[in-house]
Amino acid sequence: MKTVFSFMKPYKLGAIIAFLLMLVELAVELLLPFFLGKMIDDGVQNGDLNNIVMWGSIMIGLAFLSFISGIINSFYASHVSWGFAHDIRERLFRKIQEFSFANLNRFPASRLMTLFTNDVRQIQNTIFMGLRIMMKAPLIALGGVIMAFVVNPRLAIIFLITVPLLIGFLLWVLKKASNMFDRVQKSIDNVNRVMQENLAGMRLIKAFFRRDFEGERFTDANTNLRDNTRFTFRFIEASMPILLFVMNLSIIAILWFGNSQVIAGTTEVGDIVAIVNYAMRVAMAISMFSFIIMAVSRTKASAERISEVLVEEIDLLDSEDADSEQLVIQGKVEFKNVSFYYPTAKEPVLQNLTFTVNPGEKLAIIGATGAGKTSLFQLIPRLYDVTDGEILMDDKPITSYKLETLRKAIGYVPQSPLLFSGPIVENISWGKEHATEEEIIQAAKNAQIHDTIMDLPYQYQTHVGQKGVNLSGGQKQRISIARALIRKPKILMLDDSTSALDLATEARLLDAIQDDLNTLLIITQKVSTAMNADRILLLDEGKILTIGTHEELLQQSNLYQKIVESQFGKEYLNVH
Ligand code: M5T
Ligand code: MG
Repeated sequence: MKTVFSFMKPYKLGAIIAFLLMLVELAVELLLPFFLGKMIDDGVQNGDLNNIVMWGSIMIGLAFLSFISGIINSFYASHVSWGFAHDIRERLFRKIQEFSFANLNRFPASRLMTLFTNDVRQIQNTIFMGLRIMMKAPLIALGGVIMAFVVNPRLAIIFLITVPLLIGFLLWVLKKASNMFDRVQKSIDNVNRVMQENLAGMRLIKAFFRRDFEGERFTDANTNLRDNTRFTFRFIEASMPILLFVMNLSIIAILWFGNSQVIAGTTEVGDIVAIVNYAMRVAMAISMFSFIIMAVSRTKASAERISEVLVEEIDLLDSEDADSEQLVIQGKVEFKNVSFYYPTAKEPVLQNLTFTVNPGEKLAIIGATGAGKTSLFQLIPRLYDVTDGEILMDDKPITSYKLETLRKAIGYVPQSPLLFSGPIVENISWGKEHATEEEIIQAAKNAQIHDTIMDLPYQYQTHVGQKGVNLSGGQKQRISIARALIRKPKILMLDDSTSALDLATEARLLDAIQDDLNTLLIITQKVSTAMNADRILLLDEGKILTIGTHEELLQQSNLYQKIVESQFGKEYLNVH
């Protein structure tokens, strides 16, 4: 909670101004019935027109003052609440950007999305309503009772019976309602989750013809949300007539006792009008309580969810002795007895890996699916840190580099290419700040995607993603390769990034990128790709089976022979 509300600091002044203006509105609201009573007693009862005009003008003046205060108050209230929400979103975004994958595992994407939409808005609304009217309600209830006593203590006694009764009843309603709102919140999460999964998996759902199934899943979640919400709101609304009934009873009681007092000559009519007026205002204020405490309890939950993210410790940072001057010059990579567990896993995915890739060398990594190839890759730019052993770059531990330096030296093309929505040119230049047009085109040419781009309707300005063209898997792969190439990385890492390319295109691509870079690590399923590398590393169940040239592996490894046989046929093995 505190973490979140510390974001109010820059808006303290605005909040104070809004609060003071709200007090002006409050004062007017409490004074009006008082003056109304005066007008009736001194003016109307005595037929004194001047007196009526005087009290009338005072009341109009006050009403106008309250009106102006209200406008300025809402101006400040929105300034404060929107500013606050903006700052929180900004901070949340930066924090999540710093998250390591281990951090992200603890906060699923759907939950993070809800933070930005639901939770921030919840707090923002509460702040706005708080500065506008919420804080006013308890003050009106209290002030109304006090003013009633000022006007006529004998009649006001009735409040001492009804108000505590009402507050007790309200507390009971609230306790029930806040449990119900918990359920409503969970139903909202559910609807969001089903929706997100559907949007993300649209192709799959169509291809599997699971539309009806998914439709039912959505209907379930949606109906659940409707029922929970309806039940909660009905419950709260049912409490309103009860509140009003009690309040009306007290008004009748005031009129009843007031009447006999007027007849006895101990009370004036104006007092009765004023007190009835206060009774109504107190009733209104109390009926807002349920809404207020509900808003506050929902806000509390949201604030806690946000704080959890803000205070989450980032577990992958620059180490303290990281040398900001130290650069990657050659691009030599060395694994020393590296083992690795995923944070939640019990079994290691990689065990005791030791190998060296020399500057300028091309190393292919081949192995069955699930062997740990992608995991091995992720350790090099420190997307995860090794559990055991050490990775060296240019003979220095990778932890001795600044993360930024290390990652800038690496061009990483992940296994599933991701393009951002926007023009192609931005997707490529994303890899390097201030890339020139020549650099962009050169990178695209080397990635063998330039000609395809030139055939698109707006060439490099063609939008991809949601609002643009849909590219084929292989085209996406090559754009992500171009994005990595444009950095002129010391080490280029391709994770099965040429899987969708035909042999000829792939060969041209590997040829073209050769001049530019120093070291190439390439994960592949294809022997034809692997055999062009200087050496091949054969990974099996997280262990290195063997490492060497294509010929050496053919001699040494049964598994490799099997892989070659499955792709090239038996003949090939006989010839070699
Ligand atoms: C090896 C697990 C995965 C598998 C093993 C990337 C990733 C993998 N794993 C995780 O638990 N979390 C992760 O983020 O690790 O997986 P891999 O390294 O992805 O294998 P691969 O790249 O050799 O396989 P493939 O299919 O890409 O050729 O048990 O559950
Ligand atoms: Mg993989």
